Amino acid sequence: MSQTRRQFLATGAAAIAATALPRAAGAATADFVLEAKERPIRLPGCGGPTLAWTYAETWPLALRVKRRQPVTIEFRNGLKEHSSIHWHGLRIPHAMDGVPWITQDPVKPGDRFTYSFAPPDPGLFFFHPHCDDITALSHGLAGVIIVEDPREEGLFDQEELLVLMDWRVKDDGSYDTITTDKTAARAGTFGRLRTTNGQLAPAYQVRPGARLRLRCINVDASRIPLLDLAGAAGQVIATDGNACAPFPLAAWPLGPAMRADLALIAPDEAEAVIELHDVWQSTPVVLARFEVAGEPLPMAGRDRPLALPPAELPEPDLANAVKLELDLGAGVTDPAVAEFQKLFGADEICTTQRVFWSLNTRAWPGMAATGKPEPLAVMKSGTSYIVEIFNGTPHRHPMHLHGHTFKVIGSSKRDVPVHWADTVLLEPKERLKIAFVGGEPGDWMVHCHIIEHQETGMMGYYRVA
Ligand SMILES: [Cu+2]
Repeated sequence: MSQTRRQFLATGAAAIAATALPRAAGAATADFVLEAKERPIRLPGCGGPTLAWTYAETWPLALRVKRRQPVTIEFRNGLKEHSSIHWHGLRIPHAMDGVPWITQDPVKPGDRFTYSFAPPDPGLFFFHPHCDDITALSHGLAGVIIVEDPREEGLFDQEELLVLMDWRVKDDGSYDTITTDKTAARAGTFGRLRTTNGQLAPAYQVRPGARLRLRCINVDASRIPLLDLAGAAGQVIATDGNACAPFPLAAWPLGPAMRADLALIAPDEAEAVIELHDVWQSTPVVLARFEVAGEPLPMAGRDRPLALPPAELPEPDLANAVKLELDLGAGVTDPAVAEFQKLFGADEICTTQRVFWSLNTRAWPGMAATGKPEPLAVMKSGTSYIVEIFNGTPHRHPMHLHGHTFKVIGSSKRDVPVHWADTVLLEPKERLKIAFVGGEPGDWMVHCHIIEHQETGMMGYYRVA
C-alpha cells in the first residue's frame, strides 16, 4: 500500500470514529456505556430543537467492535419507560437478544443492564429497543454497530457510514404525528424530513480512483428507499452486513432495518460528483453526495475486484431441510388477542393496542411477564429449514428473524440474487423462500420491521429447542 493510500485510509477511519462513544473510563468496567435519555438535537432546516431519544450525545451513534472479541455494553435507562436493547442481526446468545419478557426482564427507568457477547460475524448491524418502538425509533433511539474483520483490512481506501432516517417533525423541530390507525393499517407513517446521518444529503470528499465502501443502513420505521448511484457504477457487496457475491446496484430496496454495503471506484475526473439516490419516485431523492477532488490514487488499486471475503455462516442443507410456511395477512381480527391480554396487567408499552396484521392468521398480543402465545413453529437446533413466506397483503413487509442469518433463495416475482440476510423485503403477493440452520435454543422473534405493522399484530416467534 502506498503512503498516500494509507494516509487516506486513516482519514476515512477517523471520520467514522468521531461518531463513536468513547470507551468508558473510571467507575464503569464496560467497554461502552449507552445511556438512553431525551436529549435536544438540531435537525436541518428546523427552527428549534427536537427532543430526541438517544443513547449518547451524538446522533447517529456508531460503535465499532472486533469480530469474535468479547465486548461489554452497559445500558443505562434514563427514559421514563422501561426499555432494553435488541442487537439486530447479531447471532449472539439468546439472553442478550434484548426482547422484554421474552429474553430478559425489562430494564426499568433508572436501572442498568450489561450486555456481553462476542459478535461472530463481521458487518454492519443495528440496535434499538423492542417495545414501544414506534415512539422510540421515531424519536431516534437507535444505533449501529460495525463488526470489524481483519480479513477486510486494506480492501478500501475510504468508507462512509450512511444512516438513513425520516424525522416526523414540523418546521419548528417539534414532533409531527407519529402514527395513525389509517397509516398503521397501510404502508406506515412517513416523516417529512429525510436525513442521512442527521443531515440533508451530506457531501463527502473522495479522491479520484479511490476504492469507496458505503455502508448503508435504514433505521427508519416505514420508508423503503430504492438505492441507486449516479455518476459511478456501484456493486452491492454485502446484504445486512454479510458479504455476498457482488452484483450491480440497480434500484436495490432497503426496507427498515435492512443494510447494504455498496462499493465503487471514484471516477478519475476531478470535480466529478457521485450521488446516492432513492429512485422510488420518478424524480430521484439525493441521499448523499461524493465530490471527487485531490490527487488521484494509484492505478494499482483499481484492478482488484470490489468484493469482501466470503461470509462464514451456517450453510443450510437445502435437500434435507424441513419446510415451513409463513403467511403475512392483513385485516385480521383475532379473538385470541383480547383473551390473552386479560393476562397482561398494567404494562401498556409492550401491549398490542390495535390489530391490523397477522402471521399465519394469528395476531401478536404483545409481551407480558405473565405469559406468551404459542410459537409459530418449533425447530431443532442444527436442523435446516426452508420457510416459504407469502405476502397476501397489498403492502410491502421487511420481515426480520432474530438470532439467525438466513439465505434468501428464491422469489416468485423477482430475480433476487441468492444472498444472506436477517431482514427480507416482500412485495405484495410475493412468495419468497429463505433457508437457515436452527440456531441456539430459545424463542426468537419473527416480525415485520415496518414498526407500525410489528406493533399492530405482525409478530410471532420461532422456538428453537
Ligand atoms: Cu409489514
